[in-house]
Amino acid sequence: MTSNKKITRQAVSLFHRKIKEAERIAISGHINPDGDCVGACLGLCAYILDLDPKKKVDILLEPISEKFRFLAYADHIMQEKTEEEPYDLYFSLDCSDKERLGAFQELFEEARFTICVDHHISNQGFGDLRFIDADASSTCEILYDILEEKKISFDTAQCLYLGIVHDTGVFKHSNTTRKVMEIAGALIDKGVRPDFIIDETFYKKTYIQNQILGRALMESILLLDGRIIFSAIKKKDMDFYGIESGDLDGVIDQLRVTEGVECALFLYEKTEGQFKVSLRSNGKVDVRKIAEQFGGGGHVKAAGCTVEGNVRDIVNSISPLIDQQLEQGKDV
Ligand SMILES: [Mn+2]
Repeated sequence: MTSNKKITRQAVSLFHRKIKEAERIAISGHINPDGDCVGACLGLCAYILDLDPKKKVDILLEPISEKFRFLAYADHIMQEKTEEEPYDLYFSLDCSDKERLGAFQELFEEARFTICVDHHISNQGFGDLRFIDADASSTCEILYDILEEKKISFDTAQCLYLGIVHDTGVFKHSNTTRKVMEIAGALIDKGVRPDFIIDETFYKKTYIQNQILGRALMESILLLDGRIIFSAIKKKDMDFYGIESGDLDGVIDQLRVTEGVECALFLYEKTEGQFKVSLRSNGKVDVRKIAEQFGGGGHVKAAGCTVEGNVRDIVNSISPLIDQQLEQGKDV
């Protein structure tokens, strides 16, 4: 356990006591599970089963990406409960509110005891026992704070490391603290191979994903003396390549690191005439403010919204707002 002022000793010992007492345990994370969510759910499952292999642990989660399937206990992930009776103990991990548990909200609510572990700033607090720390990089970081370091196996370590890698954008976002690096170091001591986790789950792309990335970059356009860059992928092109929105991960980040660019926009057509717009800032534009004007949201440097119209009209309505902020010349 590393020091975390938001986590009391009593809460931690209750966490461990509840695990000890429970026979049938369920773990859920948010809908559309990402690396931190998957790492937290599988890491906690491995930790509990390492302590006592006789316990029954169900991970109730939407199907996960193939690239996470090598993690231990990935085959414990299910979409239907196996128990008639309510679970003795139910964990909600990386989930900012109960609604984000999706189909599993009801099972969570009827469980005998519930524990919430999360790092989203919007989390208002739910569950019988709560570990909510918006300063933590990831739910996996908070879990590391709670779990007993000497009982963390290689399987658990690998999951926690993966969660931290994904939510820090490979140790790059502003949530990457000294403590994050120290935890990562401790997990490497458990046998985690950073090159393997980072390449396999973060950077690796299929051939088609690389092709679409190349195409998005080739067709990108600079505006406002090169301070804005945008690119767009139409529905018919996505259909042509046979890709889904998840195959476009990383396009916006590559656009953002173009020299001279302050703000990057990437649009893809969700349904005809409706575009998902991703925005990224290099520090002079608060893109959340812009996304909010179009009914979206996010963070200061990374935000998104869904907008109706054609590419030209959408870019023409967003770029003056970026220009306004650039004119003010303030750092966000
Ligand atoms: Mn997270």
